[in-house]
Amino acid sequence: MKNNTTKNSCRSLEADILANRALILVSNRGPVSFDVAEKGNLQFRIGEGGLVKALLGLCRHTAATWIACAQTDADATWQADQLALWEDDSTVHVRFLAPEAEAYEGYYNVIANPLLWFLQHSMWDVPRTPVINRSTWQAWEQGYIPVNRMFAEAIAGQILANEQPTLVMLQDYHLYLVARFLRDQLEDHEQQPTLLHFIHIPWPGPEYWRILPPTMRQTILDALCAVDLLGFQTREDGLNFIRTCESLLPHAEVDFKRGRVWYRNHAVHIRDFPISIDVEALRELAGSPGVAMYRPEFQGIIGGRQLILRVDRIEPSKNIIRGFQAFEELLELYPEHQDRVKFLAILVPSRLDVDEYQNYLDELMAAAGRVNARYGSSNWEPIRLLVGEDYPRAVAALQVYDVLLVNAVDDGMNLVAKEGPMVNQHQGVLILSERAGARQQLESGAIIISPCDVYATAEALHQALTMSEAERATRADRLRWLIEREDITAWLCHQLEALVELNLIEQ
Ligand code: GDG
Repeated sequence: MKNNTTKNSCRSLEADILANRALILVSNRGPVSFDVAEKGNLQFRIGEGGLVKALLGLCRHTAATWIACAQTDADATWQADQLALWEDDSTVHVRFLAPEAEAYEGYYNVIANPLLWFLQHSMWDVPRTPVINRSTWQAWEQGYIPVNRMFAEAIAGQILANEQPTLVMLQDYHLYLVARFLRDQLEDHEQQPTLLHFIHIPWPGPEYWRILPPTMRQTILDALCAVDLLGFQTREDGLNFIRTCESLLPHAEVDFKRGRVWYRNHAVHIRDFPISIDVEALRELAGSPGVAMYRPEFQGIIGGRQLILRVDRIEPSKNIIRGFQAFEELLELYPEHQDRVKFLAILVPSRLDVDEYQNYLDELMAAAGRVNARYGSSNWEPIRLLVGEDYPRAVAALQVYDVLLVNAVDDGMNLVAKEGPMVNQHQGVLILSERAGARQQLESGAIIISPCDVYATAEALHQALTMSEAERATRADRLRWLIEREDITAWLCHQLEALVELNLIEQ
C-alpha cells in the first residue's frame, strides 16, 4: 500500500517538475539500438534493465531528447528523430553521436575502461599498473576529451533550441567532462540548464585518485564541480568525492555537513541515491514462460542438492575467483557438504576485447577446473559454469538458489543482490560483500563478508547452507521488504525531490 502511494506521488512529482521543462538524458549507450532488417529498413530494440525503463518513463512527461554514442552502424545512420516507443502518442527524440573510431577507442577502451573503471574499483596493482604512457595520453587528449566535448556541443545545441528551461541528466564515468564543456559553451547565453550527474560506480578516496596524473584528475574534478547535483550510490562514495576535492582540487571549499563543494563561484551538491530494480517488471518476467522453460534444465543441474549461485558479468571486480576458492575452502573445512552442494556460476561475457578481461576469464576457468578436479566425481561436478548472455535464464536461476553469493571486491550497487531476493522461491540466503553498494540498504537481511577473506566467506557459506528454515524466512522477508520499498521509481524520485529541496529547480 505504502509502496503504491509512494509510486503515485513520485509520478506526480515527475509530471510537475517536467510540466514546464525540457529534458535531456545523456549516456554512453542509448536506450535503443538499431539494426538493419531484411528489407533494408532500420529496426530497433529497447535496452534491457530498469534504468532505461525508468528514465524513458520520464520522457513521457515532456519534450525529451536522449543523446548517446552510436553502438552499431545502423545507430549511426539513424537521423536524430522522434521515436514512438509507447502505445499513446508520446515520443522521445533519440540522437546518436558518431565519433571517429579512433577517438571512441581511446575514450571507451583506454580511458573509461580500464583506466577509470579499475581506478574507481581500486583494482590497479600499483607497483606494476597502470602504465600511463604516450598512448594513454593520446587516448585522453584525442579520445576522452573530444568525445566529451562532442556530447557537450550536442547538448548545448539542444538546450538553445528548447523554448523551456532544460534539465540535463548525465549518466556515469564516461561523461565526467561534459558539465564543464557545457557551461563553457553556454557562458554567454541566458539558458543555463540544471545539471544532474549520477555516477554508477564507486568513488574511492583521494589516495586512489592520486594514481592519475594531476592534469587528468583535476580536469575531472573541475568538470564535476560544474554539475548542480551530483549523485552517488552510497553515502561513503559521496563523502569520498568531497574528500577528493578537498585534497586534490586547489581552491575548492568543501562542506561535509551540507554535502557541498564550492568551486569557481558555483556550488555542487553531493547526495547518495542508491539505484535499484524495477520490482514490478522483474516479477512479471519471473512469471513468464520464457523463464519457466529453464526450470527443467536447472533441476537437472542441481540434482536435488543445495545450490550456491552467483550471476555476474565476467569482471575482475566481481571477485569470481575468490568465490571458487571460498567454495574449495568450504569443502575442505566441512566435508559433509561434498556431493550435497552445487555451485552454479552464471557468467555474462563482457569487454573481452580488453586484455585484463580475457585473462580474467582464463584464470577463473582454471580456478573452477581445479576445484572440480580435486573434489569432483563421476556423479558430482562441484562447480558448473554457464557462460553466455541470457537474462531470462539468469532470472530462472535466481528463483531456485539456496545461497546467493555476491562477493565483489568493489561494486557501485550490485543489482543481482536486489533481484535475487525478489524472485527467489527457496527463502535463499544472501551473502553480500561489505564493499558492494547494496550493503548500505541490505545489511540487516544478509550475511556480510569481507571480499578478500576467503576463509570467512567459506564460513559464511557454511552458515548459510546450515541455517534454520525460520531464520532463512525471516532474513528473506526482511530483504524483500527493504528492496520493495526502495525500487527504481524511488531512485529517480529522490533525485527529483533533492532538486526541489535544494532550490535547483522551481516546481
Ligand atoms: C553497473 C555497476 C551498478 C544477468 N545476466 C544477464 C543480465 N544480467 C543482469 C543482472 C543485473 C545486471 O545484468 C548487472 O547489474 P549489476 O548491478 O550486477 O552490475 P554491473 O553490470 O557491473 O552494473 C553496478 C549498476 O551499474 C547499476 O547502477 O549496480 O555496481 O557496476 O540486473 O541480473 N543482463 C543481460 N543478459 C544477461 O545474460 N542483458
